[in-house]
Amino acid sequence: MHISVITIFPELFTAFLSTSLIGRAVGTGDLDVSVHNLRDFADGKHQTVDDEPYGGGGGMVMKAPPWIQAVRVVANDAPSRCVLLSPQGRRLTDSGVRELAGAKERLILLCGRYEGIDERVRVAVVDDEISIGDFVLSGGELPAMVLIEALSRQVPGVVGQPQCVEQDSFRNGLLDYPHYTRPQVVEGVSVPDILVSGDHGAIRAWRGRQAIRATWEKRPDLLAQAALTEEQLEWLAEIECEGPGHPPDAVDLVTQREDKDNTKSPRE
Ligand code: 4FN
Repeated sequence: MHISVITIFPELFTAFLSTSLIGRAVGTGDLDVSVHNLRDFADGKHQTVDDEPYGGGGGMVMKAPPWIQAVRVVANDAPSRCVLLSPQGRRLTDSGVRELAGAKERLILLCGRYEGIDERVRVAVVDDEISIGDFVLSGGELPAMVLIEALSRQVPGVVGQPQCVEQDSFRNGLLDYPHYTRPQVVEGVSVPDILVSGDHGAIRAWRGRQAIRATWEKRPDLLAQAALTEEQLEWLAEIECEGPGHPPDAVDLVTQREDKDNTKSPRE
């Protein structure tokens, strides 16, 4: 997968791209990320990339020509998909990440600063606008890193064992079961007996049930999206019967989904 980033702060990407998973993938060529300084595409002695907004109002706006020039040079006539990280974008989701990861073209990520980018850059070169969530940030660089990390996990060979990615998709949009490691007692709290029982069938079932329970308690909205197996639906029904503190509508959500479409594959 080929990704190019355009930013006025290329140094923000240095540690990110050289560390851990991403660093290894970049090293082996499974993932190739290049970072370009927008200023290199700006004219004049001062290579100015920002200016006052037409209509006033304070703050600065990123000028269009350096962006348009940068995208044309970086794309270099090869097929590419230009993605602007922006609060106006569609929210990034796991299925959106998979879709982007499947793209054959080079991804060109644009990271805005100041009050934002001249609207005509969108018109001229942007194919896609993506947001990582609804909060105020100072720039699109962290969102770009979030996207790169999520994408890199979909690239074959990036995540250590292929088993990990498969396990990810096996979880089917549910939250994780709780994890434990040594020591066996922490602050008076023991590891659940079943995890030290050596009964792998029972452990598998416990984990499956805990994942359903955690999702039902903390993110019932995810349950409505998940494609649950018969076994998981049974676990959910049992959990519902067990005790107080039900998030309302969790089973209803699943039942509705079942009525609608029970054949849908996860994360679609
Ligand atoms: N943010 C909001 C409304 C208006 C402005 C902002 C805001 C960085 C250049 C964009 C923010 C959040 C998620 C990029 C936020 C993202 C950005 C992102 C982002 C500087 C202009 C700006 C209503 C969402 C709170 C600043 C809401 N995902 N403007 O943050 O780039 O990708």
